[in-house]
Amino acid sequence: MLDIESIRQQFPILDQKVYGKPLIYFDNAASSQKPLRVIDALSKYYKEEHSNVHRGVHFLSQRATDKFEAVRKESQAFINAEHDHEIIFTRGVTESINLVASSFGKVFIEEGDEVLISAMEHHSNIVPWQLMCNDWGAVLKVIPVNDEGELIMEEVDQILSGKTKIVAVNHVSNTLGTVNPIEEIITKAHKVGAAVLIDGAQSGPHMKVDVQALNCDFYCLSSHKMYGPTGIGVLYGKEEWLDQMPPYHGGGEMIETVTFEETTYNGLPFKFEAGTPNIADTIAFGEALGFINDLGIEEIAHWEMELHNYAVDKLMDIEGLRFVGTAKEKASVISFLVGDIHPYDIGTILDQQGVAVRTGQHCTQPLMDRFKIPGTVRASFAVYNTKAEVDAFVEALKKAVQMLS
Ligand code: 7TS
Repeated sequence: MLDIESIRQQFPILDQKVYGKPLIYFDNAASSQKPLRVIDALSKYYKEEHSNVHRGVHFLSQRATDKFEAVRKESQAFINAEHDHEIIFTRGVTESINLVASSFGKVFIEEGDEVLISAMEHHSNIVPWQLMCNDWGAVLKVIPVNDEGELIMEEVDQILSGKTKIVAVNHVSNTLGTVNPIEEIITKAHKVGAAVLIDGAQSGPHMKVDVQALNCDFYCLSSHKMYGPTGIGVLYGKEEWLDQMPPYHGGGEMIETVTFEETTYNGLPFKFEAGTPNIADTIAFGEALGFINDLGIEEIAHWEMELHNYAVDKLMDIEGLRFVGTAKEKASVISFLVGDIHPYDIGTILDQQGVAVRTGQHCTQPLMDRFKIPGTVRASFAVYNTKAEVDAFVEALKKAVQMLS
């Protein structure tokens, strides 16, 4: 059993009032808060450890390099990648997907090829593929979603063909909380020779991921949703793909030799890491991984689902409330609407009572169009949330509904 009160004490930001009310932070799917060990690691790095990495023979540079590279190994272990050079540091999921779409596209996509995504993708797993399709004359195909917010898997067999070169889907939907059957998608895609990218923005903080067991080709994580700093993320790619893909950005670090006539590239992972990397945030991300590992990701998920089920039970009592996303397999994200009240209005009144939820389209406009709604109110939990906070949120929501009806 996790000791939630002592966990909360590690998050100084939670101990504050907004508009005179205790802060209740239920916007964790957008970004989670940071424990002291992450904040302290950042501060220590700049106070005592800063130097550029991979370049100097001097003490500080070597120590910074060791700490930076240690996080690559910790990331490798976190998702059970086979090799540490299959871990590419990026700014986050958005940059990881752009990297793959751009670089994979240059070698593997030709006119008439197809890219398959789903109807519940975040814009960052839609637009990079549209850009890629525009570049090479490829066609974007979409797996539809049923009324419960689950992928219609029968359609996958219809859409997949020898033309499909890559399939890119999220592991967990940020808007609906649906946990997608990615094992099945990966198996089906591989049968037609397509690569598979999994957007793990919403799974990384909540579930054990084993990229070798999954056998996915690419997997993306964002540190800031995993108790770590902003501006750093991980792209996992199988060596066999990354080796064949050209660099995304050019500059220092990613080269082996440079002349004006010709440049040869560094090996993995550096081929994809041009320029001075985000050293401080990477090192602090290592602390965030340590925080998750020390608590145990299964324990975290268990507590979050307990909060989820507790909240769903309470919310069901509110007249006119309907959930958007009622999949059988769900993570701790709750999207809902009440009557015909606009989600922004609910969000504003909740905010005035100290409750931070997200309202709107959640960067999934096509999904909102699919459900013919302008957006939702979304509450999403992290390990530091409590049942007392859920109670206060439900009371605040009742008040909001009363005012707006
Ligand atoms: N994919 C999914 C499934 C996401 O939830 C997000 C961010 C991203 C990609 C992009 O990640 P980034 O770290 O590169 O920004 N999702 C949200 C959200 O739900 N509300 O704010 C950001």
